[in-house]
Amino acid sequence: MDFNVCLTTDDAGLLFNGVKLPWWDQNYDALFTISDVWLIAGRLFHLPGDYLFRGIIANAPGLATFLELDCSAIGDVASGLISFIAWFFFFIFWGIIMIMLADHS
Ligand SMILES: [Ca+2]
Repeated sequence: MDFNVCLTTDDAGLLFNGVKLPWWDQNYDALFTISDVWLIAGRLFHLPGDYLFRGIIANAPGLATFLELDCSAIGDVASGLISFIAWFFFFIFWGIIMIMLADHS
């Protein structure tokens, strides 16, 4: 399975005066500021949806065509909706595990 489609300069890192900027400098200003924290949080939030879309685009081109998915879908509203649902169930599942562990201690 290939999930390396639609990688952008955000993922590959960008050269700034000949130096590859670190991953935490998301807006390429060579500083770590609150803007970078917000951008990192957004990328983490979109992780499930983006991962699903990358998987479909790379491994099921027919399905990607049917769903009209292309690289512009990475990080968009549909990805955000899927990510919200994925994170919702992840935290529900995690909460159930924590409650079960608390009941047994
Ligand atoms: Ca920055």
